[in-house]
Amino acid sequence: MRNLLIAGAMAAAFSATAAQAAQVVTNGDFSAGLTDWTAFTTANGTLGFPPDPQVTSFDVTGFGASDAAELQVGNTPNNGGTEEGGGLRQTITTVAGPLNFNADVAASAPNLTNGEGGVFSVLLDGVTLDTFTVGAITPGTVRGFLSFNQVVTGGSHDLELLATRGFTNCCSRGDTPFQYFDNVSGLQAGSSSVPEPAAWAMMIVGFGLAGSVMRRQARVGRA
Ligand SMILES: [Ca+2]
Repeated sequence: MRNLLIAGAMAAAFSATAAQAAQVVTNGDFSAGLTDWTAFTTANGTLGFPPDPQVTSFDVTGFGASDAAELQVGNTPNNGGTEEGGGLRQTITTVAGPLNFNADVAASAPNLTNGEGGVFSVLLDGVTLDTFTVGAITPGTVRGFLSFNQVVTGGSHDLELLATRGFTNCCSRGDTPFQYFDNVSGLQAGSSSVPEPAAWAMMIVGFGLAGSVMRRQARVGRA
């Protein structure tokens, strides 16, 4: 019984390390600008006038401003196309197993005149796995998120963040909503060799538990 308790406490300590999640998206918080991201457009699409796409400080979550990727799709006609859009992509490397994806998105319209916010999507290897439709917005900001849980094969995959919006030939640039992405995350159960602080905390608790079991047994032994 005593050995079982100690083994259990030690297992809890080590499993904290083994359960450490691996992040497969790089620069998902855009703190390094657009590093590791490649801009793309849909057929007939644009990402807005330069400097868009760009990284700028914006409150995507509603909990404070942070570096975020900014697009302004549907502002300029390109080749007379009816759909205006595009986004950012990166190649991620996964292990076989579940992939938990999350990203915060927002559309912000300074004015009413061209206030269709657009449609946000996340695609993996060209397959749309989640969509957030903003719809018509009044002056201000509409916030949402994209997420999916998908079992993936091990290897390289194409991750695309896409924003589309019908071109509306009505307005100046300032009347058209901007689209934002932030906190892009792809987590897999991993076996990181370097525990993060939370994992260290669990290990300390686990080893402390092992120690208290051993101390209790020592007292019982003395009694
Ligand atoms: Ca950020």
